[in-house]
Amino acid sequence: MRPLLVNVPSYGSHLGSIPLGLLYIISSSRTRGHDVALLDGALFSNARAFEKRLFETDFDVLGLSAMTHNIGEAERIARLVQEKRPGTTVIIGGVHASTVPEEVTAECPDCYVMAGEGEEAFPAFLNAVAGKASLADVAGLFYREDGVLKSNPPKAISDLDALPFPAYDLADFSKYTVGVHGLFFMRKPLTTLVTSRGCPFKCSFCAKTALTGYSWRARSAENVLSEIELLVRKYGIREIHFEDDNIALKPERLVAICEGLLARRIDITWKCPHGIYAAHLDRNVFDLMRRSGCYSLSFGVESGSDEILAKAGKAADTSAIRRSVEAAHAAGIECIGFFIFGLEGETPETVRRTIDFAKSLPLDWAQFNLCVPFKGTPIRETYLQSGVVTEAALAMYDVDHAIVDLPGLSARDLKAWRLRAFREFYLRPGILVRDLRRIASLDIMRALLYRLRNIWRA
Ligand code: B12
Ligand code: SF4
Repeated sequence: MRPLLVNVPSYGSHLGSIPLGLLYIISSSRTRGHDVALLDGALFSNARAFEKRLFETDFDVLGLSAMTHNIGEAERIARLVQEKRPGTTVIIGGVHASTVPEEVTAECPDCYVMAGEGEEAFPAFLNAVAGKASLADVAGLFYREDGVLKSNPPKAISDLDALPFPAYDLADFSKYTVGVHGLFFMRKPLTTLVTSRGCPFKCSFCAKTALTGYSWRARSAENVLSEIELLVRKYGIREIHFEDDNIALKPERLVAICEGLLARRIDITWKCPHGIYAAHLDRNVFDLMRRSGCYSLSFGVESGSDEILAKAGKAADTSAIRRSVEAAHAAGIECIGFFIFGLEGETPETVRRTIDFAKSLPLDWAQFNLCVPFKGTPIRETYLQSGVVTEAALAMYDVDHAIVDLPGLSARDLKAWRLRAFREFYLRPGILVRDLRRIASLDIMRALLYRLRNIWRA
């Protein structure tokens, strides 16, 4: 068999980092005797160039990985391949397929769909396609038998330490330095890394639920440090972006990772651009993080209203958030605040409070996003019941489009407030000049301009 995994493109996006999930699947497949090739669509800016490369490649099993905003493109590619290369086995996986597998199967009836993590299930699927095992034994698989849709429950990987490290030999790190989460970085080459999966908290808007789930599965500090050493020594990596759902849930593990970095004299800079839950961390931990190379943390603040935070199921209130941001800032770490406009209970007054709260925190950057009721999230259910979700195409499911239309706060109002928030936050004496000084390269400047254009057009 000649299996190929494709990270489905989001043409022209300013965001991109190595397709970590696919590299994990490939290394696990290798240990089970399958050699799987990779094509990263994130490196293509238009469909023509991508299709040219795809059809130059020899494959008979195609695995497509997509989020919600690019699931339509995944389905289009699947249909195109089935038309041009009949007989190819196509399977769609990733976060969107994990959330609503039946919907994806309905859109692509001739495809297989896989919900959940692929390290064990994808090689099992390859065995089943080769006739060496039964499809009924492949965890998370949605498939048709005699026209009838069948499905097997997904199985979360319990021991993450047992996984082989991702197939980094297939990643050209030099290509992933633009548009990483949070746009900024200090050193190249850099990469993303995940030390744990899942999060026990129940934030109403969080789209991780279907995939990584509520149980927190963590790798040992030792295992994480070995991977970092490999990245540094073998691949020359100089900066790590930790993309966990909740890296600091057990502070003692994070402390062990930081102490290990120092004890082993591993020279990296690192940050948590996806967000960190840090309400329970004290100044000593932030100091240790800083000493071990951490220079930037993103805080999911979301709102300046405690009522909204409580309704959204956030584990921290505004005072806890203030305490942790202030402690991180005092430790010399850059602080970034993520805010969401349009959560349950939002009014013009609470938006105003959020902007004031953002300005009152020692934040270096603030990111004001619009609420996106992703499929599978609790807020989507509430909003569908109250009829405030707009009929937006799935391609609009990124953080730049207004998908909710609240009473007294329309989608249009939310967009206007968002622009105002950006203006008020950045156009303060000293802030803009300080932040512009951090634009250290043309790449970052381009990514920033792209971002500003999206915010403006949204
Ligand atoms: C790193 C990251 C990114 C990176 C890179 C993503 C990538 N290609 O890997 C970048 C910065 C590009 C990114 C962008 C965005 N992201 Co993002 N991102 C993440 C993050 C934090 C970690 C992803 C990761 O590396 N996970 C670790 C690996 C091991 O898991 P994985 O990639 O999911 O892969 C596993 C399974 O999904 C499965 N699998 C995956 N693909 C396939 C394919 C097949 C065939 C099979 C069988 C299985 C399979 O097996 C893998 C191994 O177990 C997740 C949060 C999360 N918990 O997943 C959010 C997340 C995926 N992102 C999210 C969002 C919303 C976005 C944006 C839309 C936000 C925005 N700014 O607009 C943009 C997309 C825009 C764009 N143009 O790309 C949401 C997705 C929601 C949704 N339903 O789509 C998530 C879940 C965050 C959240 N909690 O809301 N993101
Ligand atoms: S703390 Fe972060 S990962 Fe956990 S549920 Fe909330 S938003 Fe999701």
